Amino acid sequence: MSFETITVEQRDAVTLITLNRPKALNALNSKVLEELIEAFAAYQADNSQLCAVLTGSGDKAFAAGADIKEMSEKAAADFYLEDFFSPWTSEIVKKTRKPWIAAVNGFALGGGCELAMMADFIIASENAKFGQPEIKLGVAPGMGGSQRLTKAVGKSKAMEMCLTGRMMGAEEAERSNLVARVVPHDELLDEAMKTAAQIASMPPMAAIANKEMVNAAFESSLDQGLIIERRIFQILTASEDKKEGMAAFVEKREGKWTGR
Ligand code: CO8
Repeated sequence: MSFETITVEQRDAVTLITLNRPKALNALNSKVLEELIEAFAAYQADNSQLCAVLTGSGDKAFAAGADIKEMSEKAAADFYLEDFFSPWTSEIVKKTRKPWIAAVNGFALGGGCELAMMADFIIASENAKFGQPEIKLGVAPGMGGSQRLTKAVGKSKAMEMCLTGRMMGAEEAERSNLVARVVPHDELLDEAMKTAAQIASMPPMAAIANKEMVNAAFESSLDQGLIIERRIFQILTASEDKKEGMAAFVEKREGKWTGR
């Protein structure tokens, strides 16, 4: 596969996807969306790939938002008729059942912050800056920011960020539960790839199941979430990897996974 706006490489069982418009601070235009959908679909379909990392090229930005220059040309009818922003959720978030990490290396603003929050979790460099500055453009978040940011950091902070457009640094983002971990800037990719490799070494079906369960906590009541957890747990107990995982523990050896 060859792409114009992203790069994709496989390192053992980990797919590394890099947003590659550094001159535009990796702003997200229609081509980026089209190519990300293709890259995530390929990752999901490839049984040799068990975790993915999404990052930004250059030293400055993960993504500085949806492409303002592209959007400024569009009329309201275009946004509505194209159901603008909808495929980010329907094609990338919903269809990628395998785990993926956002490695945020700089600005993650507007759609960039929203894209990072679509990941299963975020690892940030010390230089990362998160924000929803859409209000300054006369608009508002459109790719999930008002919902995912609020669920991650709570109403007060999300409201303050959306209403003022201010940026949150990496340390505050970690303290506020927006990111799982902050690492030194020049170690970000190594750390993210190492974490992804660790996830890729787990029983693959159990990884998908764990992701599904944790996501259920955001999308259902506690009672419904507990039922989903129990049912998925029960299904996993019938897997070959459960048998192997438990046997390996008892026999004091590493498990060998079939993914079934
Ligand atoms: N879209 C398009 N181009 C961008 C974007 C963007 N979001 N962000 C930066 N760029 C471009 C700049 O235009 C500039 O290009 P050029 O060299 O051709 O002039 C290049 O990237 C470098 O940027 P700066 O010179 O501005 O770099 P600075 O270091 O001075 O500033 C900032 C960095 C603070 C990140 C600054 O670029 C900035 O504020 N960017 C915009 C951030 C933003 O507002 N993001 C939210 C976008 S909106 C969105 O994501 C949701 C949808 C909202 C709908 C809006 C309808 C109109």
